[in-house]
Amino acid sequence: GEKGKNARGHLIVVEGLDRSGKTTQCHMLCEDIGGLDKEFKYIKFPDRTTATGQMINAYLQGNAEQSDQAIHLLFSANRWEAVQGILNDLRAGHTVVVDRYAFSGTVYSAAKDNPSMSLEWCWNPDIGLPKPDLVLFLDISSEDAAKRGGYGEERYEKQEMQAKVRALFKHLFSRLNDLNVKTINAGLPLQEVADQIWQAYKNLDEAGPLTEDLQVLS
Ligand code: 2DT
Repeated sequence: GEKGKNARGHLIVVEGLDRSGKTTQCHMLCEDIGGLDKEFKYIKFPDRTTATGQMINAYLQGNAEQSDQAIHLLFSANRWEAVQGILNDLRAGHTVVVDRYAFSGTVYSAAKDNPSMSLEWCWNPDIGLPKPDLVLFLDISSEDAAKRGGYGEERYEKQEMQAKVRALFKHLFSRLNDLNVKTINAGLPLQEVADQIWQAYKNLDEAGPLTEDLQVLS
């Protein structure tokens, strides 16, 4: 990088519906980044290992009840408690690949149609989180996602909910116009999706080292 200033790493977020192939694609991307001899870190939200994550896990598995507002704020807190670690990694020059982030947080809660939880209300607790340099939106219809062996047993894994979530993702991304979002057709074969993700990563990487300060979600 520039004299006296180290380049920070890229913050890359992968978003999408359940069964869009997010986690597989995150792992493929990390492997390819590692193949370039670059350091990377993979983070998945919700992180079910922390105290908030265990509450979220119990809720998702149907073993605990929470009000719509309380679970929403727990998901956000689960991100906030990871921020210092993410910043440390980025400042050390590592690429951080994040599997779900504030965008999932907003649209899954907004899809509940709770009249006291507008899209703005849902977005607010995540304002100030590190802003991704690239968001990869793995877009798939709820019908095609359902064909991939059916949904699991967790809360939200129902086609009607998924269809709402997909529409809300598109709406949210259309409103966040200072965000670098790349929509990828996740209905394509695995390797084609991976190739498109890699192309998007290369475009970012080849734009040169990052020396400006990290921005935050607003
Ligand atoms: P996974 O299947 O990816 O573990 O997600 N969710 C996720 C929310 O409702 N709010 C959030 O902030 C996040 C990160 C999406 C579990 C489910 O939790 C939903 C699916």
